[in-house]
Amino acid sequence: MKKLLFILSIALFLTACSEVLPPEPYGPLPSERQLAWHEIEYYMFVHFTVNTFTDKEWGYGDEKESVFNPSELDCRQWAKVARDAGMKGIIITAKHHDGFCLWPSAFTGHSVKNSPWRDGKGDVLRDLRNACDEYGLKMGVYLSPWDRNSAVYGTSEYLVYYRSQLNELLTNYGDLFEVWFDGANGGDGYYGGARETRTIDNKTYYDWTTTHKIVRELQPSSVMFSDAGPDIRWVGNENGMGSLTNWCLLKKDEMYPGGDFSKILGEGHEDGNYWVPAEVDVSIRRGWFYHMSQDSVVRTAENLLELYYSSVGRNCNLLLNVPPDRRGLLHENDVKSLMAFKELREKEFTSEIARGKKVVSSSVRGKDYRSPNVNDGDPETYWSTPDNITSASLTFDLGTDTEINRILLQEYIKLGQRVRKYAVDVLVDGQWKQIIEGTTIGYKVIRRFPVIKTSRIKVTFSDSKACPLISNIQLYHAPGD
Ligand code: FUL
Repeated sequence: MKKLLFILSIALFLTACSEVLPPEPYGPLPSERQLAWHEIEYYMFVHFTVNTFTDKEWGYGDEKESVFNPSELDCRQWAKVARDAGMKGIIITAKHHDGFCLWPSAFTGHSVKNSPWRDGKGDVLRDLRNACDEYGLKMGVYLSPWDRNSAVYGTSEYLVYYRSQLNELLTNYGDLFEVWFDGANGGDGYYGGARETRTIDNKTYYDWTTTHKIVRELQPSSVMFSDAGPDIRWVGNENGMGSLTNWCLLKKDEMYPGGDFSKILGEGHEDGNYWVPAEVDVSIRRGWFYHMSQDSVVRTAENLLELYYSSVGRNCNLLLNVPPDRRGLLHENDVKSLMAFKELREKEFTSEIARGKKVVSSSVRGKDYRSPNVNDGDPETYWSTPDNITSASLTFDLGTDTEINRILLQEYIKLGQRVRKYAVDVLVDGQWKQIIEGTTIGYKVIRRFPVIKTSRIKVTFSDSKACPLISNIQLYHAPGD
């Protein structure tokens, strides 16, 4: 009998221990720099160069430096607007396809130093750095690989030039949170007067591996963006549309910038072997650069809110382009929309309903992984199931019938993205009614549905690659339907 009791207590002890073991990581994981990037969520893109003054979207490369002459350039205004709009950073086109540099590069005369702006003594990058610091924003740079001005574009000499410029940007302007490598490549251009068409092989010409190493060495906390990562991927369209199924995973070795990969870029690869989450880049206007003719067609606050749901609401970050005008200021119409969007967004998420409410789970891993971890407001705690349970549900009891129309879900991505399928049901007149069906979650999804009155909400994770780890669930009643 004694022996039996002993064995039983050992078994109980072992069970208790195994219950509280943390889950093992599953699949590719985000790096520290990627985790920091996920949390930034919403930031500003600034397209500004000679095109602003020539009314073009793609400069040919033969624009005279003298055309660049903003009358009131003020990066502090950009930064203040970004900060007031709730954005966390600014990424600027240090050099677009036309090759004109917004900083006085030592490697070309085709820059601000030969423009009349501030008698050639100005440096937009320096001004932006100071403004970002003043307003507590992060800064990033876009350095177009395609250069329609450079005489040596298409040869290996150009790579030396490109990397020298990158070096200037990475060493002279403080910490950069993101370096943006655009995918548009080759074609006709000025090319130092040759005025011809130059084609390059996207897969081999740029030797990206070498360039990436420079960024890693000089700015280890910076993420690199391109169609194919290595850290952040393009979402595959410029309309602001994240994909409903969106894995942060990618077989990036099979991809290259400028390839035809739209669908893959939207959805990622479920079985991808690298963590490469998607960024939605979209403009507040029809063009990326400022055109006076578009002053009256700036996206409305309502439209920007749609973009927010189709980007941040679909496990993407939102990089919203707001192009400065010929004064060098963000236009009043754009600023008005941004501020109205901020107000609208805040109203959507004022009444958080689930926080601290009773929540029970169909299965629990152990004491550190209980269901109240999903609505305690702490992103570091999460609910989970035992290793062999990959389908489970959480049921919230709101106490009384309450109107809701939004749900926000987050996985604990530090240990991998897992959920393949989820659903939300509500109890109405004693019957469970499904209101949402979904596939992936990842860092964050926000789903909208028509207002429903209920006291019980059940979130079911019906398929997951490994035990689900859910760090946050929020419910809201946003204004309107
Ligand atoms: C594209 C470029 O060709 C556009 O001009 C713009 O910069 C956009 C963000 O990326 O590939």
